[in-house]
Amino acid sequence: MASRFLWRLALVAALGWMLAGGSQAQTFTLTHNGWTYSEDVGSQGMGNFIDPNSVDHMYQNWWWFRTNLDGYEKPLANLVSIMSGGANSVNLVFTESAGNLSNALLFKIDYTLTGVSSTQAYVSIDWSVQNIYGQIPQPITVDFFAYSDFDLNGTPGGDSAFALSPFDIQYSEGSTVVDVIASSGNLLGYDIDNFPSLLNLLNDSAVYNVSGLMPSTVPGDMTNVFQWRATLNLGDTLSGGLRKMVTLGAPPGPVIPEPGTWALMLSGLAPVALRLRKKA
Ligand SMILES: [Ca+2]
Ligand SMILES: [Ca+2]
Ligand SMILES: [Ca+2]
Repeated sequence: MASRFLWRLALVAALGWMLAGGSQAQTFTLTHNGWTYSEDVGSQGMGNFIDPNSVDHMYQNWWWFRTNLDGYEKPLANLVSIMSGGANSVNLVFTESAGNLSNALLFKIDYTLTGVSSTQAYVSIDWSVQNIYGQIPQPITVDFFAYSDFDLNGTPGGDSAFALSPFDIQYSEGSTVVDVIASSGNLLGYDIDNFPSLLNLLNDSAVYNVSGLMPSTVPGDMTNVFQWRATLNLGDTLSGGLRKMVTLGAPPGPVIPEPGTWALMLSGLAPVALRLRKKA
């Protein structure tokens, strides 16, 4: 009896393993110029952003979405492929359902790590979501969420975060600064809050849309989220970018990212972005 039970258990485990993508790796590690960026895609995007002094500044990078056919947000979960583009880049592909329509959406997420110097590095992420559902109902409205939890200087506590602009959330602790910069096209807005408030809003059975307002936060374990939205007919694509930049030894006060960082990030969308930046 016992052995039969164990055998069944083994079968269930094997099935779960196959459904989860078999032996396909769900982690990646990027290295460049002394810096390391890694994520476990199969485990909620738990990851690291490690500087040349071996200090880790990131806890989690997690992608979520929702469609007009869903009543709540869902994390990207169905990883189809993970392909290295060299030591410092990787390409991820997911297919996801919209409501009960399976394989309705194709997500592509490309990461590139650039170590600028011993005190600065950034990860540039180009993402896209395409409507690949060949039947009705059409179109499909997609909301895409980029959730970030940076823990500066290796500790969740002691961090502050604020919106330098509607698309640049800046974390800081001492002279360590992290910018999370979103592309502005189709961007609905952002939220910043102490862990786990934003994660709770994503990970419940209700619709969550970013408030775009700065809640009354106290320095501590800060998190942030960006949200984009578009209505897609078959074949249409919503795309954007996210740049995560770590700066060590920054002078006190807000750090305005180099113009090149903004220009690269917001190419094609620059007029709105630059106008907002000058006002800030
Ligand atoms: Ca900290
Ligand atoms: Ca929710
Ligand atoms: Ca944090």
